[in-house]
Amino acid sequence: MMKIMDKLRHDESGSAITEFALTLPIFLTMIFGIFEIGYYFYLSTAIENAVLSASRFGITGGVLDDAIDRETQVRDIVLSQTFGSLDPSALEVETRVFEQFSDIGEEPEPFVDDNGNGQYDAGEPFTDENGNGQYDDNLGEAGLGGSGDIVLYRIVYRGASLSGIGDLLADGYTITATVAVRNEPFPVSDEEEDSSST
Ligand SMILES: [Ca+2]
Ligand SMILES: [Ca+2]
Repeated sequence: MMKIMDKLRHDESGSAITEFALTLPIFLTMIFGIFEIGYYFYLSTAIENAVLSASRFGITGGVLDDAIDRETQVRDIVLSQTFGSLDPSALEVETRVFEQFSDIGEEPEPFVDDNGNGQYDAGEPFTDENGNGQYDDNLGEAGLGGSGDIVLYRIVYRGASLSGIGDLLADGYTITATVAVRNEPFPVSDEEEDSSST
């Protein structure tokens, strides 16, 4: 009996295969996980840098290419600063103009939509969250603003994960990056001059 036990104890070839079969999925999950986390941080950092580059372009009021409007140029900067790693169809670039930094809010003040048109109208009850006595939608106006305006740049990227495994678990990545800047005092652009003179 002792001899059999000894033999079993020393025969480790089978147990090594079993251990390998059991640990392989864990090992692969870890490897994929490390790649996915690395990719996520790479994308996050690239998108953070891209929104900064885009805002630096926007601040000057400059134009890189007369044939392309500035909104498209901002988007192109984001895509080029992320080195082609973003799926353009999954990228949202939003720019909104505010009068003051303190006007920037995440959500519109809550209101009761009495007439059911989906937006606030004068006279409808609202919660004055910032206590300024008036309704604020906190969303600013779309655009890149004029000289001296406050502009909020917001990027939302809903991309696929590197291996596809992340998509099964979490529907891919959602990465957001925002930056608010004040435009430099710049002369009115040709585009605005054209539109005002015609
Ligand atoms: Ca309404
Ligand atoms: Ca208010």
